[in-house]
Order: sequence, then structure tokens, then C-alpha cells
Amino acid sequence: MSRKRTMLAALGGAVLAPVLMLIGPGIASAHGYVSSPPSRQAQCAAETVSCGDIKWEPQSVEGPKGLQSCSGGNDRFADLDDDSKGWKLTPVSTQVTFTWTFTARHRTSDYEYFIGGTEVASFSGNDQAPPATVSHQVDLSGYPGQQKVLAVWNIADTGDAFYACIDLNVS
Ligand SMILES: [Cu+2]
Repeated sequence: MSRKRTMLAALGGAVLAPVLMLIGPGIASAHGYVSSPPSRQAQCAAETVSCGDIKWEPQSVEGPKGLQSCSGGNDRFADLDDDSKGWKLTPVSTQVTFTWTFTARHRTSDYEYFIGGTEVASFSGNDQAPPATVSHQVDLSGYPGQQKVLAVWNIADTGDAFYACIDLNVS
């Protein structure tokens, strides 16, 4: 190797290493997501569906409150907004138990569940930090067949919320 090429290689390594550290799984801090029935980000993490960065940090779908967005408005997690990605539908009865798994426990305003922009259920978080998992039972008897549920965790200690879409077949 010429001296010039050696220098270039060293430079390349010096520039690339921090970038790789930034985009790697190590950056993931911690928050929460719907783990059951498996949300889109849970399916990414389990490699049920092949996804980008979200597979490393299913708990990180954070965005401003008030969105109707599976990705929470994060371009980096745009996979989650793609309805044609082959998400696995979970077969459920009309009474569905949704379970959130938290990796950081924020004080919580409330949890909301939407279908097609309509709120189908909400639950108070009593302005307290939740336990490691929280489950809610939601009545989906008015929504037979294939449905995309948007679950929202509105945290009380920032202006943000966490978003998760869950694909179901209700019967
Ligand atoms: Cu958090």
C-alpha cells in the first residue's frame, strides 16, 4: 500500500467508526411499545418482517403528542407506516388485551387506542410511572375483520407520546 492510500484508509476508519457507533443499536435509550399482540415494531424486532433501524429499538417510536402515525413521524422508522409490508395479522376475539412493555417508565397521562382515526378506548395513567408491563382490555366488537389499531402512550413528563400499530383480524 502506498503511504497516501494507507493514510486514506486510516482517515476513512476514523470518520466511519463514530458514525457506525451512532447508528448502531447502542444508541437506543429506552421507552416502550406494545409487545402483545405483536405490534409492527415488535414484528420488526422479532424479524417476522424485515425492517430497518426500528428492529434494534422497538421501544423508540417517539413523537409529538396528537399524531395518527405508526412511525410517530420518524423518517428513520418509515417502514412502520407501510401497510403493504406483509405485517402478520394476529387473530383475536372481540375482547382484546393489549400489553405494553416499558424499558423506561415515564409518568403517564393516558393510553389511547384508535382505529381509522376514531378513538375506541382510553385509559388513565394517573400521572404515575407504570410497572414494567401494563395491559388493557379493549372491546373491538364494533370492528370485525382486518383492523389496524394505533396505540398511543401519552407520557406526562414531556410533550411526547409513543406510538405502536397492531394489525389484527377480529372475529
Ligand atoms: Cu423514554
